[in-house]
Amino acid sequence: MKLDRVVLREIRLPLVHFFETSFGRTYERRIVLVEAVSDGVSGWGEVTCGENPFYNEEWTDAAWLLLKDYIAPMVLGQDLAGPESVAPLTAKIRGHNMARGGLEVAVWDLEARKAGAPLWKQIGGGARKEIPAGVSIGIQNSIPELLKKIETEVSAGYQRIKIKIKPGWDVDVIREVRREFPSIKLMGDANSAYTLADAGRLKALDEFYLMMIEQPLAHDEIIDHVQLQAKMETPICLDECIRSAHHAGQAIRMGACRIINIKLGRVGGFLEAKRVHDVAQAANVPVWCGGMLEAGVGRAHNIALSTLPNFVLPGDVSASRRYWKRDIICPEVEVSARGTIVVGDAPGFGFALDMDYLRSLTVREETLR
Ligand code: OSB
Ligand code: MG
Repeated sequence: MKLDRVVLREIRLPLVHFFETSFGRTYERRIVLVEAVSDGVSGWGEVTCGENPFYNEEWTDAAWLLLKDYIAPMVLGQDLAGPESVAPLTAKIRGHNMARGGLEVAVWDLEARKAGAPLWKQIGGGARKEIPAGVSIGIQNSIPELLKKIETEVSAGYQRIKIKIKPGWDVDVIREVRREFPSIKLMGDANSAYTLADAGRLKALDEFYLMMIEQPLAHDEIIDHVQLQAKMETPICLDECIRSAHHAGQAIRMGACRIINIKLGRVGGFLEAKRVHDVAQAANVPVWCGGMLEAGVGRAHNIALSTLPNFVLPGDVSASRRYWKRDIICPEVEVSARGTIVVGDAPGFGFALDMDYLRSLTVREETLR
């Protein structure tokens, strides 16, 4: 297969509620969508980076340039044996896995659509027909507001609650949450807001029997997590640190984490995400699917990924309406009263794109050949 063209589109999509992490607040997403076209069939990808280089080094404007000047030119015109051929073609680029992954996942979707098969089948998934759903709740203006949000999500059926934490919004907050909700599956995500000097404060969280604490220490620091995990009972889950299967293998072997959050973009697409999954599975380390406030395309890809066998923990993949007044896909992603997302059988990523709506959201578009 050869790509005839790649179309980049940037859309703007306001969040229904701001999302705050230890590195800042987001009110509106700026999302790059990647359309890969071959023989008149289109596959779609979503670049999952943020608007600023604060989660990792990537951001919307950089991803656009990377795709236009490097990633698309490296793949266009090449004979592709299949979607597995895409990541190696762009492997020379250091970092920028989310930009690289934007095109990679589009080619997986393209191949699935050409085969008339659902994406989950194309990637070798299908271990479950419903994926367990959890929510990620950002830092709020007050504890009562947080408790109200948790109540809403628990009532909706979500199977686990993740709250964002940072120094000053951690032990006291989690104590209050535990007082109100003693039996929910609960976890905290620090997005690298602490250092080993905070080990005492983090250790104090053991009292609250969290499912896990996600990425407490630096985004690029696996070894400090080894020391922290040795001190804490609460399992550490790594997010930012794990950019490849190689990192996953090292982190597991050294005891830096007991759980891994897999994000398609962070590892550069389905090929590497599958490898991370396999490395973790072989070591009996459970994984779950992380989220990056995706619009419908990215959300649908995450659902497909979550059907691989070792995605045994509820992820951050939740209903479209938690993020958007109106999503770009039809139907929107919905969550059952059991707190699951039912996996469909439609070809490709499994949803229709609302092209008129998409066009109305588009602020720039460029076709690369
Ligand atoms: O660390 O998982 C994270 C959102 C933006 C950047 C990083 C993270 C997150 C989330 C939200 O936790 C997950 C989601 O609901 O999409
Ligand atoms: Mg995280």
